[in-house]
Amino acid sequence: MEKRKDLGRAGPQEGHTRRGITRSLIALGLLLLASHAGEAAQGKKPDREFTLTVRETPHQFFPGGPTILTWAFNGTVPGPELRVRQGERVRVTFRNETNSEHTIHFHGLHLPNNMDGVPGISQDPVPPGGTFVYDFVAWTPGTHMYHCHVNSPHHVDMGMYGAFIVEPRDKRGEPRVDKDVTLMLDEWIIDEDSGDHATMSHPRLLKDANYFTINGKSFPATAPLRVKEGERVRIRLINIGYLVHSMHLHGHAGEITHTDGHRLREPLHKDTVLIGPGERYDFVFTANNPGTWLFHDHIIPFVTNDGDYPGGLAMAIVYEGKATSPTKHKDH
Ligand SMILES: [Cu+2]
Repeated sequence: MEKRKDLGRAGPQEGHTRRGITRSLIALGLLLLASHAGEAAQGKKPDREFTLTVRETPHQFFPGGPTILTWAFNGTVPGPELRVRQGERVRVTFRNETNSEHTIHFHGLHLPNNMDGVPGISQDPVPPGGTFVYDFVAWTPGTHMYHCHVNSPHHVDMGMYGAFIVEPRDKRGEPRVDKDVTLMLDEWIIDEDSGDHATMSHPRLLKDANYFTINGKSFPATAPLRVKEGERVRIRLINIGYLVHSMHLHGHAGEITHTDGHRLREPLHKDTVLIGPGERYDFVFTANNPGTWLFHDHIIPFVTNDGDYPGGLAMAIVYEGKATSPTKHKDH
């Protein structure tokens, strides 16, 4: 605003100055466009390089639970969280060491079409033993994810997913937090006898989902979220599964600050987050109520392990040094 006022007082030079400024702005625009294209062009050294290798990997949701064979990125379900800054050029080398075809799709990122990872639409699937290099500039800030897009119901159920976080260049309006955690929700269909879960090859089988995980683990084996009193905590909630969840935090109010990576103009005050398939919500709360608290799905069938309650989508928020044990019953 100040600059515009100054221009208004420019006097006889005004017309000339305005033309000059217009020309400079056009030149600057062209320069920015050129550098933008240059950043995306092949040849420039990437700012971030990752390798994701998918291999058959045994996985267990909780001690005593079934051990299943997954297709895991770098040996874990979910795969490693990839975190970059907006505008960085990213190179992800994908190695397929399974006996099936796969791709990687970067869900939520706006990429050139040939980097979108959809077989038969934007690329050929990567054959067993094959490698594909995903090379792009991460322009879309926020909480996103990556997953295989070959026969997605089956391959995502086999564990081929992870979080992809793009930190915005402009940090204004970003919540200031002491802790930043990502929770990926998923459901599984496990055959009780064989431990096989390769049966999820048809979306209609979703109704048979019998195990539910947060970051690959089911309650009581879900990792507790440890907080210190007074801390601000950002939970990046990602639903990689195909069911809807209603995650409720006991004892605290919080706010949704971002949906699908986009910052809300006004945060939405909530203690329950309804999250559909493919959605991401960033939920921020202040740890101001010491104790041990539950964070869980309020859709109770999903708080089970093959029908046994409690299990599945539940986890503890534990205050360091101020954790509590259940209150003993007293007769009054
Ligand atoms: Cu796949």
